[in-house]
Amino acid sequence: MESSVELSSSLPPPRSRIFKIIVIGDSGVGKTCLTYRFCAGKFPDKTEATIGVDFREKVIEIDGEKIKVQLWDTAGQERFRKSMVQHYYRNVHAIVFVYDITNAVSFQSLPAWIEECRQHSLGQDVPRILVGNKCDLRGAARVSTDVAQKFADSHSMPLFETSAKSPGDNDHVEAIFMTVAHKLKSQKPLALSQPPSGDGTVPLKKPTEDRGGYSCSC
Ligand SMILES: Nc1nc2c(ncn2[C@@H]2O[C@H](COP(=O)(O)OP(=O)(O)OP(=O)(O)O)[C@@H](O)[C@H]2O)c(=O)[nH]1
Ligand SMILES: [Mg+2]
Repeated sequence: MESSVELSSSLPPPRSRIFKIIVIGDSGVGKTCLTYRFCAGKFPDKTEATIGVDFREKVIEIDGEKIKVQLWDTAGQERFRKSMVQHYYRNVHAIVFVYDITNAVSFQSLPAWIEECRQHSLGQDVPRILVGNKCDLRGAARVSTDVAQKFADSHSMPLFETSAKSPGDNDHVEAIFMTVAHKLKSQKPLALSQPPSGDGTVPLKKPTEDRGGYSCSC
């Protein structure tokens, strides 16, 4: 008869949760830079327009549980999206809408991105956040925080203004994605499909602002 020690050592390792988060918005708003900042901890030297979708992953730890955050960095350009679109929206746990605070058109496009999600059956139950990127660009015409906040409120999502570029906002980008992961963890159990990995683990930082979002000081 096998001992209990032998039995337990032959069991597969416990599996960790994966959170699939899609990042969408117009071309050039900084989706690739934001996801790279979160996963690699720095601003990329250079980026090219994303074709189809890129994946970035990071293992985080919340309340002692290792969770794989899988960011789907989607193409903003229509011609690079066409064939892939239906794959983005499968089994999505959360949505990050991004606009460029110095580009009003990218803000005006948000209803179309929201509509695309609706058409792909992503209901209001899927957590979503709004991110205004490129806060470091001072002096440029910018989408007002008040207008953006009203839009976010009307769609029941928190607004975050940040910069993927400014080193001072490094934690800020991390905090945004950690906030999403924290929200997902507090929901019902999700997909379990991969063994835990020991790399890329970061501790949870709790949001500190009272509106459920953040604004940068620039
Ligand atoms: N100043 C500043 N520039 C940024 C920031 N984030 C991205 N950029 C720049 O904006 C340009 C576009 O960034 P990407 O991250 O490639 O944009 P994208 O949204 O992924 O674009 P697509 O892949 O075409 O959809 C690049 O030149 C970046 O260097 C930021 O926070 N501040
Ligand atoms: Mg990109």
